[in-house]
Amino acid sequence: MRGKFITIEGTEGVGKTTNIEFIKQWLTNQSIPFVNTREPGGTPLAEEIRQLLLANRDEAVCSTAELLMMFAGRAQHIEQLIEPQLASGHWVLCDRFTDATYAYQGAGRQMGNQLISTLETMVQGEMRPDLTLILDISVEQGLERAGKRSEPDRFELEQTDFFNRVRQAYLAMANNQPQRYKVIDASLPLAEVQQQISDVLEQFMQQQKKA
Ligand code: T5A
Repeated sequence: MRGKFITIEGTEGVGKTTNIEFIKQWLTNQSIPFVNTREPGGTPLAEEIRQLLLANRDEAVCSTAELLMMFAGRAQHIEQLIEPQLASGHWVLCDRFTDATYAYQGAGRQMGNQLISTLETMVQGEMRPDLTLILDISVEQGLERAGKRSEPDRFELEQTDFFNRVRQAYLAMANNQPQRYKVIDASLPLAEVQQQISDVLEQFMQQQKKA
């Protein structure tokens, strides 16, 4: 049976990396075979593209170039890793996917959704995640957490308005498709965040058993 595709999204510093470790443990406890990956990145070539995308540089990066690099890496990632793994029955747990493009390039960079939707169809066909967890906290709290952890990358240097547009875009996706998107209040202490995640995963498993 084809594996399930789970993605984790949110603005900067919401705790994706921290909570992915929790989800990995949860899947292991359920004896579900899975791979954990990320975007941008996920294969050697796509990781090289990630470095190009995140590096701080003097040259301004054209939004269209940024968008196309996101999808170039994604095409490689899907063909080399995501599709073969799902086809072999493994679940794929991915730190960000195309929803990040809608949120960051579509809303943050104000490129709109039309071009992204065209590229999404070209690169993915009908393939979409089965479940998307959106970790949500205020932009200020997220940037504070991210700032404590490491030097800011090229995206983390953006202004608060940019991240507010990103956050609102994610919340709008959840509002439009509550079946697929589950919003997690990531402002709470970690144990409470993980309880919410665990509840969502349990519910998802129940739905799979019924399907
Ligand atoms: N991007 C990506 C696009 O523009 N378009 C796209 O299509 C795609 C795919 C890289 C960048 O690329 C952009 C978006 C990004 O700017 P990324 O590597 O996922 O994407 O970058 P970040 O969002 O910056 O992810 P990080 O890994 O840096 O942050 P996390 O994983 O969200 O946060 P994490 O787990 O490292 O936690 C941050 C800190 O908070 C603490 C942790 O211990 C850590 O110190 N923390 C908590 N503290 C208190 N309470 C809690 N509940 C906590 N949870 C975590």
